[in-house]
Amino acid sequence: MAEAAKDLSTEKVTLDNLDPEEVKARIMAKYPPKVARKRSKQFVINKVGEDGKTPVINANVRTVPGLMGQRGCCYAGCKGVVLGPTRDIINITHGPIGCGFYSWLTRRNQTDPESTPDGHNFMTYCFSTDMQDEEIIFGGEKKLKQAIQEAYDNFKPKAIAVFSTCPVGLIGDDVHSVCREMKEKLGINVFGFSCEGYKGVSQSAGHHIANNGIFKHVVGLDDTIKEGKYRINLLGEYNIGGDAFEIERIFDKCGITQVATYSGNSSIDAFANSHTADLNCIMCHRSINYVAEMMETKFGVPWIKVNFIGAHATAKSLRKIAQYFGEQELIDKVEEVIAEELPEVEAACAEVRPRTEGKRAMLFVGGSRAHHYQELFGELGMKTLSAGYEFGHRDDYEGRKVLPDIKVDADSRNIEELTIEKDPERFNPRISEERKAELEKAGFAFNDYDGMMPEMPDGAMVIDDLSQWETDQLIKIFKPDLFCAGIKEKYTVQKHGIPLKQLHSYDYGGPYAGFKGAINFYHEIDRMVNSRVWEYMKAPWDKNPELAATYACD
Ligand code: CFM
Repeated sequence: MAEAAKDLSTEKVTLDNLDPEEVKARIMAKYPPKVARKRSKQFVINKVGEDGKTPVINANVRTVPGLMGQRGCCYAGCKGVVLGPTRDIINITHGPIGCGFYSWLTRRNQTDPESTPDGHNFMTYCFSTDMQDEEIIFGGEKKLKQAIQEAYDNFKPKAIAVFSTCPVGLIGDDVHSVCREMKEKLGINVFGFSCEGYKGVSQSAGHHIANNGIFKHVVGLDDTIKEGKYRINLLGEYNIGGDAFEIERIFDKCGITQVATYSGNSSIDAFANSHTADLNCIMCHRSINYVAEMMETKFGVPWIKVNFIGAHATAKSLRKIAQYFGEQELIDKVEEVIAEELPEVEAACAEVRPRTEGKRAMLFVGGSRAHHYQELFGELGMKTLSAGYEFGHRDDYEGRKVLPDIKVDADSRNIEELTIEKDPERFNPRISEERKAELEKAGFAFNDYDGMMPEMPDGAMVIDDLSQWETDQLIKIFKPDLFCAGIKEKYTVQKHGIPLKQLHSYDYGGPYAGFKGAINFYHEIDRMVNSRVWEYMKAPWDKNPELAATYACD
């Protein structure tokens, strides 16, 4: 009780009369000094300099043991995030059944299989080697071979991928040699990932490993240049709640051809052919920038950052793509589509905005959405008091300009950096140096991402790898109108009487991307911040502190 008495919730305060530095100091005061020192560097009060320079934030470092964080594991980032949404690769989890089961159909990444005989969709199945004690002791390679054979015999897929879980690394199974052997035997593409859960400080390591694997084993296998004008890839869009479908709809309308999406609504054939596109558009920079970099080095495909979360961000991204191609026909078409789509969005926004204006949100999600969704809240007139990533790196916060200053620590060194060279035959710079310089002079940014912090107001609290204690305190101190995070946080936050919007799975909603998605989001947020049902719920012990019970047998 002595601890509880010191709880910051006893004081009712709002942001407007609080100094964020003071709030930070009070939250940190609870931690032992060593922990407080570490967390202080990850809990930063924003201040944007004239040149877009922000304070340094410590990110992509180990979570302090004992602190309840939001992060996932390396296996989750590789198998669940990057490769999971590809429908026609059989993804076998090599490990205990729990790893496969709990990463099965939990991410709401949708797909639309082709109605051709080889238009497989394996996402509805959960494949695992179901490792037992016997394999842990005597090795699991034999069982893995059997599993690959069985999957092949039953489904005849185009490709099989194997994902290593923690015990695989610990006992030393060589998944790569098993994959090579089975590839030869079966005559299909079989490849493995050393993405053991512990191999990194978060799922971010798994993204990198997935990018490397897909680039090594799949990209570039099919050189056919398929039909279509303005051929692009959309990178880092995973079709959660149908986002990619809405973006595809807009691209189709504009006459932009999507060669591949990494990896929402994707197929292995599209990956194999993706190096033939003329531009890579990166939506989620954190999870997929490695593929874009490698594709540019090897094949000459340039990349730009885009964002389709927010109606105005969508319009801006479409204009950026049109400007890159520079053809009047596309520029006009894009303007026509924007002019056609925006009025409906703006009308929806205008209707909702009087009820959402000035409401205060907090967002703690992954490695890109905590930034992107601030666009939509801005459109609703809402204020983001505090935001942070679970596993973003410094460049996701401060912008890619800080890349040379990021210290490579032992945990990052653990992850392979592929050495990529220009492909002697297939490298083809998509635009000339002169044209590139001309575009850059006009303010067009290639290979760049400004990060979250330069776009946030001064005084906002930017917090990396938020802990449960900090969540509780932020909520008690600020009583925000909305908290955005994931399923692990949802119910504890709602017990404080604050609505929580899941920005990972979208609860049961979506799409929220593009124009139609923005409308969905406005309505959803209006409903959530204006029907604060959770506030009315009182726990039985709050209403009546003395509970009495009897045994049923009495
Ligand atoms: Fe990229 Fe993602 Fe995200 Fe991410 Fe994720 Fe996700 Fe996310 Mo959950 S790839 S970093 S690892 S945008 S699963 S679709 S919502 S944490 S902010």
